[in-house]
Amino acid sequence: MLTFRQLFDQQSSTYTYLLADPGAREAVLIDPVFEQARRDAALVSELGLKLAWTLETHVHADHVTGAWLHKQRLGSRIALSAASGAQGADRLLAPGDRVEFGRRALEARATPGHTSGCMTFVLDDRTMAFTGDALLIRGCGRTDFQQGSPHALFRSVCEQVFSLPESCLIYPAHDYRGLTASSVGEERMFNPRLGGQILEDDFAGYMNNLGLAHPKQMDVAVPANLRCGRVDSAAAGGENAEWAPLTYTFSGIWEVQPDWLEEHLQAVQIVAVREPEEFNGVLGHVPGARLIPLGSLAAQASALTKDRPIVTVCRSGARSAQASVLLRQAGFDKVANLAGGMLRWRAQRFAVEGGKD
Ligand SMILES: N[C@@H](CCC(=O)N[C@@H](CS)C(=O)NCC(=O)O)C(=O)O
Ligand SMILES: [Fe+2]
Repeated sequence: MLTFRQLFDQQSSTYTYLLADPGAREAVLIDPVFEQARRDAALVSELGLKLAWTLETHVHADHVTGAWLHKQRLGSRIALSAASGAQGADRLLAPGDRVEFGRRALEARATPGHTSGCMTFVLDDRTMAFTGDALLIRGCGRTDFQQGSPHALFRSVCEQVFSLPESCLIYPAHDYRGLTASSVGEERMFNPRLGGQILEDDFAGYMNNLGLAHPKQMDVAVPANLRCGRVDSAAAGGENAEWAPLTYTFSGIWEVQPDWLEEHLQAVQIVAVREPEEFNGVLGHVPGARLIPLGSLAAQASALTKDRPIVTVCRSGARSAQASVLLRQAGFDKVANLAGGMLRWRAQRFAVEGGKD
């Protein structure tokens, strides 16, 4: 049994992989991206998992890792290759090491060449390999920085990846065309750089003449990743400056819980986005709520103030989630949806204006 998700960061075209043992509820994230830490944490939480490890296939040059942020927020441990030269990991991996999550495990294989510290993580049953930038789908990582070497990369891929079963799926760290997965058999046959009958020297000639521009974020990303994505505490403190203990959902909505709202009714603007007959109907409304049906919200948003945070409310929390997105688009920063809407509010027996028991 395995829970598996492939996640994408559009900015850097990076894939992050979530793997978990659904029985033990333990998860690992391979190559998390700093800017996606909130999304990834929401998914881990919604699937009822505990993040045990974040793994890096290498010190990335094009984005900052989310490893340190996850360690701060979720208590996960950071693992990457000892050969990466990174500081601040909880575990430095050697070739052949196993990283366990519940009853499942990933085997770390050294696949240098794109960088000197690259690793490929192979699932215990050899059905999946996470190749980082060593082997991409019909491509491979460049070899012109971070101690890259086409000769090393050629041997890594041939010996450590192409030796896996033909059916073993390949999941890379990037794809720039939207391709999501391949297999060992497919890449051995069709990879234009490393497949077919190509020889090491042909490959080196190819790689030494790519003439690519350096990644845009390289000067920021490499030093940050050599610290496993640690940022100084002042920058990290931004989270605590929130106006309420908000939760972020995988669907991209900021939510506030009914018990917090009940204690802060005066501090916020409560916007009920249902229709008038519902607002005055059996469920009633949160005391002090102002009625602006969802259909009129865009037109009437200017009646709201930016001085006080806004909590949107509807029957179940669905229309009000949409309302919160709309208000953020209209320039309101402090907006959250009331989780569970009036149904949960009433189930928790909080005060209601109007309505019937
Ligand atoms: N335009 C991208 C460049 C990305 C890039 O160079 N990616 C590296 C991986 S870190 C690579 O090996 N790319 C392979 C290729 O483009 O052939 C950026 O600025 O981030
Ligand atoms: Fe890379």
